[in-house]
Order: sequence, then structure tokens, then C-alpha cells
Amino acid sequence: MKLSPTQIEQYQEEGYVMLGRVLSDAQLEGLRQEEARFREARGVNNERPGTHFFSKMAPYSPVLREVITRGAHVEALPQLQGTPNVAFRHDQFVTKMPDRNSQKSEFPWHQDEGYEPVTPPLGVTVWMALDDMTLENGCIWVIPGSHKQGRLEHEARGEDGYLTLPIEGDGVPAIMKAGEAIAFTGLTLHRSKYNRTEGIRRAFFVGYTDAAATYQARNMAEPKPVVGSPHAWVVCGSAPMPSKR
Ligand SMILES: O=C(O)CCC(=O)C(=O)O
Repeated sequence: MKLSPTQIEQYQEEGYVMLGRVLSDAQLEGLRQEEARFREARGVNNERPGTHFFSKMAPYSPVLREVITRGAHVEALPQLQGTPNVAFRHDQFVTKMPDRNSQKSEFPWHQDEGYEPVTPPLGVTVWMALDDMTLENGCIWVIPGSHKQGRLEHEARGEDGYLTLPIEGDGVPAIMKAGEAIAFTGLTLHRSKYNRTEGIRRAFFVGYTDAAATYQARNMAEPKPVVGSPHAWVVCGSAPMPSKR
């Protein structure tokens, strides 16, 4: 899929754009089956309310790799990233089990690059809905234009390990159908609220960067190139070759 000039402008100005349907029926079904496989392997069921992450699963699944490298959204990545050279660097399923008043299924306001800075900043996150996303089941919310503030200082929140920051107001809910996606920048503030339904709420989240980017996780003394780090690889164009390894 190629994005229109209006969609690109919205992405640049507001820090997000709705991509519409990106998954084929077969890809949607394949991702749902893989999510169920990983969820079962981790012992997550209705007795465990909350938001559960099954991260860095691409090495275990050709279904995931196909979506990450050849999904309909991939053609739009150079437009979003602003370079022909784009690397995949992170995948995760984000599954919200029914909250049932446990107040555990919220994921507070954050920038993805608040967790792990990337240079140059502004990677692209493509967040795909595997179920219809509603206000009731914990759709994602974004704050239009928030990426223009740059990287903000996040604080660790309580026991759940989330980083967050104080935000006033609600932002905009990304209501969408299963198989559709939203793209947002690594600096766009976003969050999701509780899953107040009795159904499961599943999403597949894929992070991309400029193929020449470096990243620095919280436990790393120095930044490292994205391409060459575990699980990352080029999906559009090419990456600069290191002079030696
Ligand atoms: O899927 C969600 O509820 C939020 C996921 C998210 O914001 C993230 O993983 O950064």
C-alpha cells in the first residue's frame, strides 16, 4: 500500500495515521493462531487478567516473518520513515485478558522511544488489530502532535515495570476493525485503557527504524547499530555495512 500525500502529511503533523486494512484474512488468522500458541506456552488464561506481552517471537514463526517483511504496510514504510532504507527491530503481541475489575489491564501513557532511544529518533510502530478495537476492550489512544515535543523523561511506575509520565487529557481513540492498523512514531504519546469486556483483546505490534539507526537500551553503556543486533533485519533498501566486525 502506498500512502497518499494527505496521509503522509497527517503522519508528519500529528504523529500517527490510520492505515486501514493491512492483513489478509489468512494473515489475520495466522497471527491469531500464533498468538494463541505463545499465550498457551506462557500459561496465560482468564485467571490472569492484565496486559501480556509475547515479545521477539519472529524467530519462532514464519507467519510473523511474512507479515513483518512482506505485509501490505511494508511498501508504506519508506514513506513513513522518510528513507528508502528501513529495518525491522521489534515485534510483540499485546494481549489484554478481561480485566474483571482487577485494574491490571491498563498500559499508561508513554513514547516507545521512552523505553529505548533510537538515533536518528522517530522509528515507526505499526500496531495491528487482531480483534475489533473498541472503547470497552482497551483500544489504543494517541495524542496528536505529541511527537513534536521530542523525547520526554519517563518514570518507572510501581511494580508493573511500566514507564510513564503525567499527561492531562484523553487523546484520540484508535477505533478499528480486526486486520486494520495504525502507524505512529516512536515519540508519539500513546496508551491503552482497561479491557472491560469478557473477550480477549489481541494486537500485533511491529517496530521499524531507519536502517542506519542506532539504539540504546536502558542497560547499555553505548548505542549499537540496530541492524546487526539480535532479531533485527532490513526490510526495505539496504543497511550500511560495518567496516569490520
Ligand atoms: O497494545 C496496547 O495496548 C499498547 C501497546 C503499547 O503501547 C506498546 O507496546 O508500546
